[in-house]
Amino acid sequence: MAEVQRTFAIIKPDAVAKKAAGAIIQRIEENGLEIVAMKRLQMTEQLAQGFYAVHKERPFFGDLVKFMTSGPVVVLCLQGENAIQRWRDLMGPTNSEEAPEGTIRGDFGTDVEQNASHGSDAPETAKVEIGYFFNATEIGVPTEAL
Ligand code: 3AN
Repeated sequence: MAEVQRTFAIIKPDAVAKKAAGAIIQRIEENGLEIVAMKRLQMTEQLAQGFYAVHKERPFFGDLVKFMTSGPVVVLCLQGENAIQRWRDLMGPTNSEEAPEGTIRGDFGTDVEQNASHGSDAPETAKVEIGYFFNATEIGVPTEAL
């Protein structure tokens, strides 16, 4: 049996603004990923800068923070076997212009910045990202237990 993992997902401001959050959540459920926690929130500049701190030297950092704070997002903790890769497969490649039809970024995103969704890239980053947005009460069991 494959490893049960948790991953962190964001439905970004572009997708929330175009009322695609429901469709994206439906794809998550239809794919068999369990939604362990979920909430809608407005990211502050400080929250977005902290979340994307690994990119702070990149030329697109300022624009990325501006975009991520431009409207409400939906953040989720997802769980399932191979959840990290399965969620990344559902999203498709980072650049929505290159993402195939049928993927979330292909169907709901616009370009490399406005790409509808985020997903953790590894178990270590998933743990940090889940903890950045959810407390122990919200996710039920300590993430360390997984
Ligand atoms: P992913 O989210 O697919 O793991 P990363 O970690 O390379 O992609 O990039 C994080 C976020 O930064 C992306 N989701 C995208 O919104 C933004 N980004 C990445 N590359 C660019 C770029 N060249 N121009 C603008 N935004 C970018």
